[in-house]
Amino acid sequence: MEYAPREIELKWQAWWREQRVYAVTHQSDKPKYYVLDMFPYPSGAGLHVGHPLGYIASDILSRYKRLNGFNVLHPMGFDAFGLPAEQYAIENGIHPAVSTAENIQGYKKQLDNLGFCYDWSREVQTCDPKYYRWTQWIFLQMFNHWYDRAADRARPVEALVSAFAQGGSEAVQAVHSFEGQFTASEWQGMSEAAQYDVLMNYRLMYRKVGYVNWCDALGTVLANDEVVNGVSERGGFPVEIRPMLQWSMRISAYVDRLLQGLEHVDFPDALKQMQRNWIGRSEGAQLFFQLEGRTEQLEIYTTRPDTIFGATFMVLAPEHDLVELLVTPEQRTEIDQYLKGVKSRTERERQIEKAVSGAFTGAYALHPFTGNRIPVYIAEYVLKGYGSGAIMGVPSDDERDQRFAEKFNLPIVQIVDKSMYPGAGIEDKVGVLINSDFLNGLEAPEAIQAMLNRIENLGIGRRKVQYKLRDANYSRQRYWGEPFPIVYDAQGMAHALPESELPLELPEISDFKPGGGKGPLAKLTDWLRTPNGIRDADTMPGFAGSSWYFVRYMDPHNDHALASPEAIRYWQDVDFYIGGAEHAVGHLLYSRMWHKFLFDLDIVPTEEPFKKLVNQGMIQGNIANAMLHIPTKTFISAELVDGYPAQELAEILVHADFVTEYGDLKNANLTEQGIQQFKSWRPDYHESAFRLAENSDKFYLRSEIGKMSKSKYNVVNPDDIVAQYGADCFRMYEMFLGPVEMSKPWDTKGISGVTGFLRKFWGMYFNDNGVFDITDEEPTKDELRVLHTCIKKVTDDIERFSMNTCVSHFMIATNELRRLRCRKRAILQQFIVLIAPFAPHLAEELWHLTGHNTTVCDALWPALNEELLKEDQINYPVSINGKLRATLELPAAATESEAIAAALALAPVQKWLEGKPPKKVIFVKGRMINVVADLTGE
Ligand code: ANZ
Repeated sequence: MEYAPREIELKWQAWWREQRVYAVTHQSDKPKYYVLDMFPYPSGAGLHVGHPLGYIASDILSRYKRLNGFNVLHPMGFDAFGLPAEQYAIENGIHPAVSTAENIQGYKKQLDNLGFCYDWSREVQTCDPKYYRWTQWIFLQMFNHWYDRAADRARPVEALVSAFAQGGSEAVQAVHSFEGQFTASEWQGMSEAAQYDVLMNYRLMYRKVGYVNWCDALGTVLANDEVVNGVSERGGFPVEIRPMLQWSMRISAYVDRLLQGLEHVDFPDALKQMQRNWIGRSEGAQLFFQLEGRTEQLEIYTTRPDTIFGATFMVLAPEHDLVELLVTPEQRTEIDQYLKGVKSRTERERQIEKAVSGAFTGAYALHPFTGNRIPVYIAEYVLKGYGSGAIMGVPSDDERDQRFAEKFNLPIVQIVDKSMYPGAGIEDKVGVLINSDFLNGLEAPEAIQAMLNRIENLGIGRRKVQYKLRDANYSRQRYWGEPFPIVYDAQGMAHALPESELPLELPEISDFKPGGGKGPLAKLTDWLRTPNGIRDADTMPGFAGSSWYFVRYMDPHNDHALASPEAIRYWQDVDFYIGGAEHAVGHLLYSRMWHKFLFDLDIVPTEEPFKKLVNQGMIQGNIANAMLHIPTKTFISAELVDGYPAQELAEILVHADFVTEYGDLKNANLTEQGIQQFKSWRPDYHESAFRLAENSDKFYLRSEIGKMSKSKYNVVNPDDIVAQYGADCFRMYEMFLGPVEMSKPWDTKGISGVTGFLRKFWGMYFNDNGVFDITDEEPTKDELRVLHTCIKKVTDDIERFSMNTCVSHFMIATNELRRLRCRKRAILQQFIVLIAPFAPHLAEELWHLTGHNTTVCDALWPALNEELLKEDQINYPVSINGKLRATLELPAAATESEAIAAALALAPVQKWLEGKPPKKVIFVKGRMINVVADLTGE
């Protein structure tokens, strides 16, 4: 029987579905294993060959674990709310609910085509009201909880209220944003509105006017991780800073636990480091400076209090509250002008900006130790949201301060002698303090401690730990998200909807485009108005639904809880999580925080949601630097298509797939003159970069490796590969390309090798007449050794998540078994199980042909017998003075003296030695024997 992959694959896919082969339950005596893929957002473009890389690897692992006796949870679902789905809907003029549902169908078809073992009965879609009811529920729990530092956990707001009533603000140690203090009786005397305001500063979900990343083109606010280099991550639109009243998520309450948790999870080091940097813990001091002629003080944050004698200027963030107060009439115009320029840039842009700029306010601060007057500036490089939004400028020991001082001609006083530390950089905390009064002679780290003690004693400052991580903005002025289960009363106070009113469903709406600074829901005045107040017109951010979906998979149809305690107790947490590295500081921080919150609520049993995480690499495509000739526009390269105005793009898109997979241009009508024009436009292209093809209507250009994406015209659809070679071949080939964690270019050149291998493997089970034919003969030692070598290598490699090397082991084993002409059941049946995780369809077919009528998924992973790996006989090469003269077969157990005696007895050796004793015999066990002798002929 010929190997006809598509026939087999479709047959078994249908059978798996009918038999519900992949459905699992938590009512099981087996140990659990939870394998999770980052669920995709269903974009209209569908899957390309890059997406399944991680899915294939995790599918192999899931199948392998099941064969090893685990009850494996391996679900899939869709991150269906949020910007990408909504942008797609807007661009294509389709309602997001419709386009999302369509796209999900497309994705599922593509995924099923690859034979993944998902338990689809557990599918979750974040836009499904049955799902987001619980997203809203978790939101309300956060709204109703505060963070108790003393207990180091979230606690209900009622507990906070009673603590305030008994002991005022001093009664709790909380993570909060309330400025000020109150006694128990002051609390009791407060109006409801005043109490509400206080509590808002303690809730884990809270309202505040904050400086937010406003993206006009997307019509919404974005979280910091959704802004990259000053533009929106989605679409690359400009982002500016604006003050707005918004929901915020107090992730800052969990920073320490987020940091500590990293010690206990098996994540890539680079990813852990990214999370640490993003959280950005720093230990320093809060210090107060007097302002000349004013009662207000200027609070600064510094990690180098020891450098205070080198402070020659102060800098405020341009948005700092004191700016308006401090600016003198003479400096007004300069300051206003500067402020105008600053508005257009985001926090990130300001952080990475190398050039310094600023303006003088006209005001002076007073040095707390010398009493010197210090000029106060504003400058972009000081950020409003960090520390206190103000710094002391120490140009001798801070690089940006140094550039600032040079630009504004401010004095630079050397205060740290680093001559003992050659090679130390300007910002390294080393050296001996000079020109620093009572600090003189101390090493920097000692000086820091001495200064901290001094300022605390003087009451002009104190130690402070500071984090870069900001609370996450939680409101989006968009349609396609979870509505807030909140109403605002006449005074604007937020009240939670009762649980019985959940889910608050997203209303139907035809005009879902954003704009005007308010979400589309703001137009639905009837929906907004309720007997108890006005609803919120914003929706939740994309990360809401994806922060807890892995818990829902444990019990996805539960209407009484986000998942039943029994299901959660059984499945516990994710054992293995795989997904893209781009989620390092967004999703992976938010979901870790939500999990810790759910842990505090005693809903989940573990602090961390994911035990182990692997980032798969990217499958890259060829980016053709191709050009297209349009009479009026001359040329455009494929990379530039993105930036083209829509009407012109339409013209270009006539040739939408003008670049083939290999980077050649299809049907482009180019002349020699055109080539010259292109060269003058892009002189960076070397002559060799292009050549006319033999076939004159084709034009080849240099291509490079880069991201696979629709906009680069280099997308390869897995369906096409599957149609041609089969899903099993695609799965194995994609693994064969290299380590899962590595990025690598897509290249079909090697795929024929994998098809060839699968045919050979298949062929082992059939006789010369093409009839399925395996025998019950006893296997030989050699056959057993091939089998057990493969069991050992494949088992070890799957455990190490090294799938590419597994494919090589199969290839080697197949060649050896063919050489041995092995058709024995005792060997071949085991090979079906070994290959089943990789090529499940082929395995299922062969498994049934060998007489089984239940799925190969329920077979047992072959047990390794190490004894069988040992070779009985070893063929030793025997050399004389390094030259090979004979071979000698010896039992593997032969000792050194036995081996030497046997070697010396060999006729060729005797002949060469001419009766003389050898000078020395070198024996390397299992490898070789070398006789060293004085030979007459040499
Ligand atoms: C004086 C000084 C002297 C500083 C020196 C550094 C070196 P990390 O480690 O990142 O926390 N800083 C404080 N608040 C700032 C803000 N809102 N925007 C920009 N910069 C700010 O760094 C803390 C240091 O960054 C602080 O210590 C402060 O500069 C600056 F030789 O104070 B330093």
